Formats: sequence, structure tokens, C-alpha cells
Amino acid sequence: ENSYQPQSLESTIQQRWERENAFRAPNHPEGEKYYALAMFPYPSGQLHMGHVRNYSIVDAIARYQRMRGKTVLHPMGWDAFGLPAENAALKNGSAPADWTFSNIEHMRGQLKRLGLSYDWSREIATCTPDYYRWEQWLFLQLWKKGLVYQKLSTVNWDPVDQTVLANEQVVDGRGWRSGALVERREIRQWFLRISAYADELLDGLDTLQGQWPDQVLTMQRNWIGRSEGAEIHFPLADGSGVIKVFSTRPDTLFGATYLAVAAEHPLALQAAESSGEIAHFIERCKHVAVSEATMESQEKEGVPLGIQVRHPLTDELLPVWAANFVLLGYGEGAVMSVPAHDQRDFEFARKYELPIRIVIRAEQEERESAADPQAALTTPGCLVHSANFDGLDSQTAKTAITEALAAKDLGKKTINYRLRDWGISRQRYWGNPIPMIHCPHCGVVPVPEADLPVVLPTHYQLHDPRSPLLDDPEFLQVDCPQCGAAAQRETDTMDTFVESSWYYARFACPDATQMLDSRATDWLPVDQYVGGVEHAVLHLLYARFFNRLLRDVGLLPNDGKHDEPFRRLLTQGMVLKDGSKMSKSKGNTVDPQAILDRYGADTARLFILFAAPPEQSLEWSDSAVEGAYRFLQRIWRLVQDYHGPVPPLPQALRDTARDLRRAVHQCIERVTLNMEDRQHFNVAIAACMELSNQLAKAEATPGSDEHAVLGEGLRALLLLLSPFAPHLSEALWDKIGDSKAILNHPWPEADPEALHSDTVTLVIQVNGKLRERLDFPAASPPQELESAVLVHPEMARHLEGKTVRKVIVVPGRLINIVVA
Ligand code: ANZ
Ligand code: ZN
Repeated sequence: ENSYQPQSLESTIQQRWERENAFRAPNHPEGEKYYALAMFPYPSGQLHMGHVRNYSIVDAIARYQRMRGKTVLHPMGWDAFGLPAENAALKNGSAPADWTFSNIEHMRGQLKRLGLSYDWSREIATCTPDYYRWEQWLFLQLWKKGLVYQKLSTVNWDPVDQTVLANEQVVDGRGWRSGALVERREIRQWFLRISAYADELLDGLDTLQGQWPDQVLTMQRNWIGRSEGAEIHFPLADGSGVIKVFSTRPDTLFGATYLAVAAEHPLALQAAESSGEIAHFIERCKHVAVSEATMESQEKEGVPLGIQVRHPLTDELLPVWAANFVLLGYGEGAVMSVPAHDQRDFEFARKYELPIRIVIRAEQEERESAADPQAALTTPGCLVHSANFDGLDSQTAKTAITEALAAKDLGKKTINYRLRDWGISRQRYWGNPIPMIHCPHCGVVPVPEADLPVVLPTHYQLHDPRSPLLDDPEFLQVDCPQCGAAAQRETDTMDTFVESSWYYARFACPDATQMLDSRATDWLPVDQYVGGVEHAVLHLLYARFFNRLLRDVGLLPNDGKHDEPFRRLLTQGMVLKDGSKMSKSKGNTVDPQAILDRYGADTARLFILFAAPPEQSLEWSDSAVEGAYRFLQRIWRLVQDYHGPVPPLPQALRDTARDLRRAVHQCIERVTLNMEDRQHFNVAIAACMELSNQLAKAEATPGSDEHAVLGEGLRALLLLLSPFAPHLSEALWDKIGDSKAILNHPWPEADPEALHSDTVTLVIQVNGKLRERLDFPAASPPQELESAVLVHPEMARHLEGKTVRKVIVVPGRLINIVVA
């Protein structure tokens, strides 16, 4: 009866929370609101330690803020569409929906077992029509605004499985399932015009400075990749038009010795018609997966197209090449190559023996640069061999040359973004159907709003990777809403990042009969968002984009306070074991369930928060788990052994009681500090551990001052621990607490009176050398200290036989005695 039994204790406490709807948030926050959110999980089947860490962090924050008197919203849901459900279904011949919902059941149970303070009445699963219908609705609004469009775009095509592959399904250039060589194919796909928000998304990052990790802000800035430069036109020698290029270095224009275009550039395709070599080159480029990273790292290769252009300022003839490092989708899909000043162009020129012409001299260099450079000089400098622009610095020359081009109508200043529009089409089944119809007469026609949602059929058993929507007349066949003719539904579904781009807003009003209502305005933005740093760009950028879309369709106010979705972001570190990331493939996972079964939720949570600061990686340690468990046992015993009830504090405390009380309030101060700005929960927990040791040592016979202080200290300790070990704290609070339930009990405040110490410890130096540390009354003026230190018994041996020349007092810190 009197020992710590986490299993039964935790289940009793959890039932109480459930009975009392303890974590139900009101529709509209009363008083100050606090919205705490963890990135919601994909229902893969089992919680892993990364989840436990993520949710323990947010739960500690949510519980702390509740005790600070805020109205807290802390919801949970499921990012439920996506490929793994299809893969699992293929393997077991089940339906993705069944697999998904049974996983949700199981994982919900695991989350409940962890005792997380969720308002479960707000649970969302994104694969339900109640949720995804609003995405379809938004899609139609964006279509009206011109923020949705279709264009040809490249996909990875598996010729054996006859299906489009996601990038992660391409392994070493082959289909993950068929092993067939993947081809690049151009198909029409749907895009969201995130590029229209590029500047706003960039500027918004400034408002997050200090609230989001710098690393994430930098990654987003680079991802948006704003480049200022010029569009430059090179007239084709045969007079048939121009090739446009984008350059951030128009100052190097006179060093351009050839042009390079992307393999799929129209001019390359045209040249391929009459050249087997060129056609072969383009064909080979097709087999490289479509990512910037692979394009960057591959060996640079190219082929001359047999075309010439004229230099826009010198009229010199330059050859045009197709090259595998030029991206079709960036800038103009063509570059002017300046081998002397761009490393990539340099390597390419070396390989194919193209001329290298130096036009920039590093500022500090006196003589002409070497005629045979070993690498490109990529820094700005002073122009040479550049006609009337010689002698200008790069910065000035950029403007001057761009102006000269503009005067000839052969160029202009432009800004380019690395950020591409968001291709949301997926040729997959288990996703949100794009609400469009293809009519043979009218072309693309949106599904009328009244016909929403387009419900995704859930009954298919999957037998091959091809989307069953393609073969289901029930889904496919529809009358054109405009002309009534037989038409076909779109079979592409939306990227699952669409669902995760607005779920945080829907949590505020999960039952709203529109996408969002005024509850979202009141609860947003999320005050604290926590998740993995792997989401630094895509998810976190898309959500920032969507929040602005929701604003611009009128669902959130345009008041400057609702632009950003997440006010503060914490990116938690990984959970490691034996020095490497826990993962199934490495076989080094620790199943949270096993820890819960053995030690209970409080131990699991406490260990995981104590083992490292939240943003750093955490090394799993069985003995540290054991240690966390023993600590909780110790707290249990400490409170059980207390001879209650807790008496009121006497007016004046004796010395030892006063010291103990100081320790209690110092702990409150330290924990509070680490719950707020720094969020170093490990330090907070360490402070609690230290206090528990001090309390355990107190000699507290009932009736003594110490007994009263111990009571106060145990109460404080339970309050301070309750965000980390909520079950134990609440159970013990029942025994020793004052009336209010610990969940909503005000967070303890450090009493300045108690923190105040009557003595100060000063460092005593003799001739600048440390000799003693001595206590003096805190209020002593310097003259008193001067005389007191000289007669202090501890000082006799240091001063014996010496003549004191001078005593220097640095108040609160040290006394230096100068002797001869
Ligand atoms: C000439 C030049 C000279 C360049 C020089 C650089 C250095 P960011 O900063 O990323 O915007 N570029 C333009 N379009 C490209 C494409 N579609 N694929 C690959 N590279 C492309 O980079 C802009 C620079 O990348 C441009 O400036 C262009 O090369 C190249 F000394 O033009 B530069
Ligand atoms: Zn029609």
C-alpha cells in the first residue's frame, strides 16, 4: 500500500482527469491564452522515443502555463494520409483506411498512457472528409484567385510498375519495388503559387528572430533564396530570336565565353532532332532523379549544340552548349558561362577546352592575374578587359552594365527566387482528391462548392501501386458541371503537406461548419510549437504560406498579429542509442511501451526531459532511466514519511529552518527561470533533485520550525515537478497539498524574503593571493569589514608577523589585504 506503484497510480489519476475533462479548452480563451502544440504524428502504428520526447516537452510547457493561470489549448491529432498506408496495404492486401484507423486506435491508447494533457475532444484525423473537404474548398478559392494553376512538370516514372514514384521511392535511380530504371516524364500537375508570397515569407522571418532557432531561419532564407541580378539577352546568330539568361554577376559579362542551357531547354530539344549525339545526351540526363542536390553533385557534362549567339555588348560570337548542371526550372534555364569567375563554369571549360577570360581582378592584387588560373576567382573586385567599364568595382559595374543592356533593350534588372511554386499533385491514391473535373468540351472545370466534398473511396484492396482511382468508373465518371457532358474527375491527390499546413488552425474549431471560424482568430497564433528540425523548411514554410492564404481568403484577420502561425519554435534533438539515431533499420530502438510497462509514464517523461536540454540530442541510457525511477521513489517516500498535516510557517525561523527555506525558494527561482526563456528542463529537474536531497536531510520533528518548512518545501517540490511527473505529483498532492487541484494550482513564487540571506561570503586575499572564504553580516559597511577581517581568528596565521599596509574592500565580493 505504501510503496510507489506507478502502474495503478497512473491509471487512477488518468481516469480522474478523463472524468473531470481536466484538459478541455473553452471555445474562446478566457483571459490570457496559451496555445501549445507538438507536430502531430503520422499514424505509423507505434509510438517511438522521438514522439515521447516531443510530446513530453510540449506537455511540460502546457502544464506549466496552465499553472501560470493561462487558458491553455493543447490538442492532438493525426497526419493520416500518405504513402506508408499504401505500402502496408500492398503488403497485407488490406485497405489503407483500415490500416490507418487501427494504427490511430493503438497510438491514441499509447498517448493516453503517457498522461499527456490533451483536449481529446478536438482530435483530428486528416483523412476524414470532415477535415479534407475544407482543403478542397480552399483549393477552389485559390483557383479563383489565380493562386492555383496547372503546368507540365517532371516526375519519376517507373516503367514496370506503370506509376509515378515519389522521390523517396527512387533508390539509386531505380524504382524501390520493381528495380526498374526510373525515367523522367513530363506530365501536367497542379501547383500552388507560393512564389507570389516569396517576399512576404522572407520578411516575416525577421519577426521570428529570437523566437525561432537561427538555424531554421537561415534554412528558410536560403530556401526562398532571393537573388538580385539581371536578365540578359544573347541574340541568336541566325537572327531567329534570343537566348535569355539570368545572372547575379552582370559585372562579369565580358568574361562570358559560351552559353549553357538545360538539357530540356527548347533549343536543346530542337538541336537533338538533327543530332544523335545531342539526343543521346538528353536521354542520359533523363535518368537522373529530379533534384537540385543530385544535379549539383554529379560530374559536369555537356554537348555543343552547334548554335551561336552574339555577345550583347561586343557582338562577339559565342557557342551554345547543353549542360547537365543547368536547371530548367531556375531563372531562364540558361546561363552565361564565365569560367574565370565561376567554379562550375571553370571546370566545364577545362574539361571541354573552352576559353577562359579574366575580367575581374581581386582588389588587393597588383599585377595582372595569372594567365593560366587554377581556379575561378569568385569574389567581387575591379573590372579589367571590360571595354569602357574597366576600373569600376563589381558593385558599380553591375548597375552600369545592366543599364547599358537596358539601353539596347537586351536586358534588365530582375530578382529571382530559388523558391519554386509548390507542386501539390500526387499520382497516389491515399490522399485528398483534387476537386477538379476534366471536360472534353470545357477543359478544366472546378467541382461546384455545393458538391464538396469529393469523397475518397476507402473500400479498395490494393494489389499494385497504380492508383485504384484510375480504374474506378464510379469515382472517375461525372457530368461536367458546366455543359453536362460526360467528363472525368481529376485523379491526382494532394501532397500530404497540404493537410499539415493548416491543422493547427483547425484545432481551434474542429467542428466548425466552415474551414475556420472566430475561434481560430482567438486562439492563433500557436504560442509554442515543438517538433523535429527536419521540418525546418518544407512543413514550416508551407504552414507559414497557408496561414497567409487563410488570411487572404478572409478566414483570419489581416491585423498584423495573424500573419505567422507559430510565435515560438523549439526544434528538439534526436534520441540516440550507442551514439547513433534510434531507427528500425539500425535495430537500436527502445520501445516506449516496454518502458511504460516497466517503470510507468512519469519515469519515462522525467528521464527523457532530464537526459539533455530539449534542443540537443539525447543519448539513451538504461541506468539513467533506472535513476529517474529511483528519484521518483525517493519523492514518494519523502512525502509518505512526512507527519502531516503541514502546519503554518512560524513568524520567525531559527537558522537551520531559515537555510532550508532559502533552498526551497532558490529552487523555485531556478526552476521557473528554466521553464520560461531557456526551456532547459534538465536544469529545472536537476534543481528539484538537489532540493529533494536537502529536504531529505532536514531534521524535522513535528512541532519544530523545520517541520513546517519541510511541509512547505515538499509542496513546492510537487508543484515544481508536476509538469514532468504529473501523476506522482497529483497523487502525493492528495496527501499533503492544500485544497486546489495541482493541475490548476498557481505556480509557486519565490519569496524574496526567503531568498534573502543575512550573511555574505567574501573571498579574502593576502597580497592578491586567495587565502580564505569568510562569512560576514551582509549589511556591514566597508570600514566595519576592514576591521572585522583583520581580527578574524582564521586570519591570524596569514597575518602573523606582517605589517598591514592597506585593506581593499570590493563590496559583496572580496577583501584584499596588502602586507609587507
Ligand atoms: C554568370 C555568372 C558569373 C554567374 C559568375 C555566377 C558567377 P543564385 O545566386 O543561386 O541565384 N544560373 C542561372 N540560372 C541557372 C540555372 N537555371 N541553372 C544553373 N545555374 C544557373 O545563382 C545565380 C547564378 O547561377 C547565375 O549567375 C548563373 O551564373 C547561374 F562569375 O551568371 B551566373
Ligand atoms: Zn463541359
